[in-house]
Amino acid sequence: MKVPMHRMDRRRFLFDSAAAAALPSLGAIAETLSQPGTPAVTALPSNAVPATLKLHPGRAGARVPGNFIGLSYETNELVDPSFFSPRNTGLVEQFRSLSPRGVLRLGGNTSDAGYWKPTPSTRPPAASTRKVLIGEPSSNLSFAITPEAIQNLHGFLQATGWTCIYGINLGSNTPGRAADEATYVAQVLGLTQQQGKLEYFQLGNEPDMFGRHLRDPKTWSPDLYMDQWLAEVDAIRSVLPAARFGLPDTGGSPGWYAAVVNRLLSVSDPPQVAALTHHYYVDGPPSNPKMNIDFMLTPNPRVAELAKDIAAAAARLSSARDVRVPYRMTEGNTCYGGGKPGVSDVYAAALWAADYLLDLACRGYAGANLHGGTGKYVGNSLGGHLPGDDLLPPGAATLHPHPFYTPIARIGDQYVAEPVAYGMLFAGHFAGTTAFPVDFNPGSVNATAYAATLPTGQHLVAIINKDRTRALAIDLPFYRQGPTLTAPSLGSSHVQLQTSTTTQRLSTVPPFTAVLLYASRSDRARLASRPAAKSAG
Ligand code: BDP
Repeated sequence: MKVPMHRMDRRRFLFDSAAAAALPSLGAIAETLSQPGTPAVTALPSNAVPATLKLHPGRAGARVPGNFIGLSYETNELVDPSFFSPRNTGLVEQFRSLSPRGVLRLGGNTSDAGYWKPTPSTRPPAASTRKVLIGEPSSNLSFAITPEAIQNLHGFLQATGWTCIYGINLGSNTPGRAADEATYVAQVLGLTQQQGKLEYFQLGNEPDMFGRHLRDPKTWSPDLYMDQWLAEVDAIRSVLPAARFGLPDTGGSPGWYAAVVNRLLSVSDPPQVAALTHHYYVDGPPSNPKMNIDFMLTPNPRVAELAKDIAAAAARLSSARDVRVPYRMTEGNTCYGGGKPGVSDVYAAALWAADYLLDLACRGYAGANLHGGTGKYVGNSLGGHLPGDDLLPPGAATLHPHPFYTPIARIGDQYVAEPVAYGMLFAGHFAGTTAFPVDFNPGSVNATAYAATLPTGQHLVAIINKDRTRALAIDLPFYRQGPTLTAPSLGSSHVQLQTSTTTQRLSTVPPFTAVLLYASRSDRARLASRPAAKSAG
C-alpha cells in the first residue's frame, strides 16, 4: 500500500475518544495483524456477539464496475492549472493508490460560478448572468477556466489512469459559452466512448437548491430547470453531437428524478443520458450537534430511499429508451458544510465510507464520488470559509485537513490519505466484482456484511463492525482474512489498512473493525460440488 499513514506529529490523536481508553486491547490486536504468521485474533473476547451469515453466491446481484471508486472536486480547482496536472506528482500518486481506474468528478457549488476563458482577452460573462450568491450575499466567486487548465487536466487523467465527469456552469452561464467550453473539453480530453477521458458532462450543481442562491425560489421548479438544461444541452449538441450528459445531480429532492425523466421522455430528439445522478451527505452543518460519530455510523434510511427512487427513474428511462441508464452518486461525504473536525477526519469516517460505498455498490450504483479537495475552494463553495473552523480552539486548525472531510489532504508539502480514503481503499476491493446477496444477522451489534464474486470466481466477503464496544463472533469456514481496517479508536486519526498474513480462520471481528475475507479454494470446490446449497457459514 503506497498510501502514507498519518503523520503522528500532527497530534490529531487528541481527538481520540473515551472509547480508546475503554478498549486498550484493540491496539494490540491491530499490531498482531501485521506480524507474519501469528493468528489475527487470538482469543474470543468475552463480549463477542455471535452473528449468522448466509451467503447466496448463486443469486447474482449488481455488477460493480471497475471504475466504481471516484472523487469529487470543486470546479474552482481548475483556476490553478498546476493542481490537476501530471507534474503534481504527489496528487497523481494518491489518485493511483486509491484506484487504478477511478472517476474524477468536477462540480460542486463553484461549478455554477466558473466561466470559460478561451483567450487572455475573453471577458467574464455579463453581471446579469454572473450573479452567484453562495452563502454570504456579498460573495462573487466568479473565476476563469482556461485552455491550459484543461490540457493539464488531460495530462493528469492520463498519469492517474482516471476518467472525468466534467461539470459546466448552468447557474450563471450562457448556452453559447457552455457549448464553446464543452467543445474544447471534449476535444482535449476525448470521449470515453472513443477511449478518451471524458465520461460525460453535468450542467449545474444541485439544481434543486438553485432557489437558495441562483434563482427565484418562488418560481424555480424541475420543469424550469429542464427548460434551461435543454437549452444548454442543445447548444452543446449542435457543435458536439456525440456529447453525453449526467443529470440531475441533485442535493436531495428525490422527487426531481421522476420529473426529469418525464421531461426527457417527452422531448422528440432526446440527448444521450449517460447516467442519472444525485448527491448524499449524512447530515450537517458542522455546528449541528446531531452530526456526531454515533449518528454517522447509525444506518440511515435515506440511503435506501434515494437508491429506490433513482433506481426506479433509471429503470423507467432505460426501458423507454431500450438502453441501460446507470445511476451514480456523484458527490457526497459525511458532514456537509465542508466536514466536521473530529467526525469527518477521524477513523469513524473511514468505517462510514467503507460501509456506505459497499452499500451503494450492492444497491446497483455505477459508482460513487466522495467530495474533497483544497480547503480554499471548498470554502469558496460555501461562501468563503469552512464553518468547521469555527468549532476549533485557537491554533488547532493546522491539526486538521481542510476541508475536514477530504479523502486526500494537502499537509505541508505532501498529499496525505485521510481516513475517508482508507474506507475507499477498503471498498475498492469490490470494484470489478459481481455482488451477491447475504443474510446477515449481527444481533444487536451495529454491523453490516457484503459479498461478491471476483472475476476469477473467488468469493469475497466484507464484514464491517461499526460497534463501539462489541466484537462479533463469526463462523466462516474456508475463508481467509484479507485487508483489515483498524485504528486505536473511532476518534483516532491513525488509521491502518493492513493485509493479514495469517492463514488461520478469523473467528472474531473486533469492535470498530472492518475485514475482508476471501474464500479459499476449498470453499469454491465445496460450492461447486453442492450447487443446490447456496450458503456458507
Ligand atoms: C454540496 C456542494 C459543495 C459543497 C458541499 C458542502 O455541492 O460544493 O462543498 O455541499 O456543503 O452541496 O460541503
